[in-house]
Amino acid sequence: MKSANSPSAPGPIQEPKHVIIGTAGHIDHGKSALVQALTGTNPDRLEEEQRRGITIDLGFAFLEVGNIRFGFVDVPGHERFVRNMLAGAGGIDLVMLVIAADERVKPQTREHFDICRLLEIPRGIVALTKSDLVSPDALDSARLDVEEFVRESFLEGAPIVPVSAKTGSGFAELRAALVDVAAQVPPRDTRNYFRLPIDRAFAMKGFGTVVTGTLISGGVSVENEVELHPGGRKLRVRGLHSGGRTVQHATAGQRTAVNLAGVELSDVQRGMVLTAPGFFAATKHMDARITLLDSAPPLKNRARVHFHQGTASTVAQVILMEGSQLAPGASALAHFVFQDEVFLLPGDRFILRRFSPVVTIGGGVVLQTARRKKIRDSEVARILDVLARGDHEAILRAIIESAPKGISLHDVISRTAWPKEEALAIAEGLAQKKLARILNRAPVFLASAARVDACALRLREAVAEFHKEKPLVEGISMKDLRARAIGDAGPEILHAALSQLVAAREVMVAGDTVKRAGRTVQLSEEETRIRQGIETAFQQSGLMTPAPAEVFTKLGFDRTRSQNVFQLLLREGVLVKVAEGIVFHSSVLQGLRRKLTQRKQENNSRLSVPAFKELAGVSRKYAIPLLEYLDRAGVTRRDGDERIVI
Ligand SMILES: Nc1nc2c(ncn2[C@@H]2O[C@H](COP(=O)(O)OP(=O)(O)O)[C@@H](O)[C@H]2O)c(=O)[nH]1
Ligand SMILES: [Mg+2]
Repeated sequence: MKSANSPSAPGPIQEPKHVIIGTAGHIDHGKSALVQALTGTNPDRLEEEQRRGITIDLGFAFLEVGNIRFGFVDVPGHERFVRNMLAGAGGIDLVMLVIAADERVKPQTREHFDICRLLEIPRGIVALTKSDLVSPDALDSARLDVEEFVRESFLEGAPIVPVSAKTGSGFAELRAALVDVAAQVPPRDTRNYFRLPIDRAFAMKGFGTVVTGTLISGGVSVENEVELHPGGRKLRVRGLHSGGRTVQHATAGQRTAVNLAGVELSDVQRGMVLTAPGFFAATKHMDARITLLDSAPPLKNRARVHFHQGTASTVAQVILMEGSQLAPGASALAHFVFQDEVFLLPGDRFILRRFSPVVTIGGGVVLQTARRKKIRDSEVARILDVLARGDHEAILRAIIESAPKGISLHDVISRTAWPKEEALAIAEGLAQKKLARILNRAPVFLASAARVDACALRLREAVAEFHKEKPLVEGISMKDLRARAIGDAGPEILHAALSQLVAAREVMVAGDTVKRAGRTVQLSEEETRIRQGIETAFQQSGLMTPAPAEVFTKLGFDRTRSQNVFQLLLREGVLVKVAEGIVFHSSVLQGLRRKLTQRKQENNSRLSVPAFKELAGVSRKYAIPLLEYLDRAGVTRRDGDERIVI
């Protein structure tokens, strides 16, 4: 597939190059006649269009010249149908601006041209139509007019070709000019995600629902799963049609019809978008950079406008990030709240039209599609500036730094639509520069290096603090440590920070406990005496073990300190808790185990509770908990009322 878009691919069997041309210009200037004369197809496909002789909706036609397959999108010129024109202007590679030699520049010539500039359509040509209606002198003067009109725009220096659909003059030149400009259309990046904004949906007998659109990014194959937005429904591609033929695969730059399985015609309409599944979603919120036309009135903060992107349109409220209004010709950052969900990705160009009267007033570029609580926020403004500058490494860095819990590569892709390999390569670059960390590989998870370091610092302090507070306790439990040190970080960052401290031999993890590396519990003189007192008391009592509280009272040391030392002995395993309130010295339990092993060796491994009581010399109160403990420890096994020494 790669060679499909490679202009330098050698050899006679070259994959065709697909180029989409959109018409633009005032009504009755001969756009549709020109497309028909070029392609042999009347783009005015609706009965009403043919009856009234005007274009109402988008029309489509194809032309093959050598290795190039042109897809034409013919738009209506009437001011009432600019909305339809906008649906067609998205995704075109080049514009054919149609200006009638007899009428020259008219209102929709200007409006369509403004729209092309706002959408940043990169290239095009001018067709000076109806050349048969004017004298050669008037034709020259019309050309000068047009040159003046396009000065300092993307069309400055573009071919201006006089043609007549009536006499056929100029068509050879027009075709040659189209081929020249088409050669400048760069190859599409085939790694990009599939995306097709829907401009038509209809039902076909025996096939079901079919949608059409300009395939603006990536590719799609028969049997692929695709996602329909808004809504995120997953659908199967049953069949594909492109350039007038059935195909198995369609790529960016092609007019494409998709036969969809699993959806009713009533569920699909113009403005919806088909995409690769699993990454993206439609939105009601967006941050953007907008620009007003010089000819527009000032735009007030919180004004309502008509918003057009791709084939979609909705009403939006524009919240300026700064100031109370935007002046004509000026640019600014703004937050948009849409009336209906629209599918947008960063970098998408859009058009704004005044709410009433409806005229084009400006446009802009999508920076991110995020909902926000606070709109006028200096931190957000800083990130938007980075997004607007478009440097991918800086963008990924800003995204990672503004994610307190870190972010998965999947979420980075959802927000940027970058190809996975590109996103990963940038992440690796940032990791090499020690600006980001790749915390996990499968799936890839990223975090800011500064946030991991800050978390490590908090962890170290929390461990130190804990040791200070509880010197007799070996270490802090994971749960307590998390509560103390996580801050606004997530589990991934916490885990990475802890691993980092372990690797640096600053802390040690033993089971569920974290302590300063190399730390041992240091007892004071008094604590050492308490320890000896408690140990002796339990050791000497043997299996007639005392209640801990009794021991503390008898010894007469400070109660809390005694408790702490007692806990330490339990943690060290010197004392063993058999049941609530029943604690034995470990050496005593070991003696009991020895007795039982001996019995087994004497082939007397079966014993009843009374027999056990006698063997151990304990009352029933201790016998049952002891037996249960021995069962748990795997020394004995219960068998009915009896025990078997294992
Ligand atoms: N004399 C002359 N008439 C033309 C030419 N091109 C288109 N027309 C006529 O101009 C009218 C409008 O053409 P159309 O293609 O529908 O214009 P559109 O609104 O820009 O699509 C029709 O009556 C056409 O026959 C041309 O080159 N010469
Ligand atoms: Mg027309």
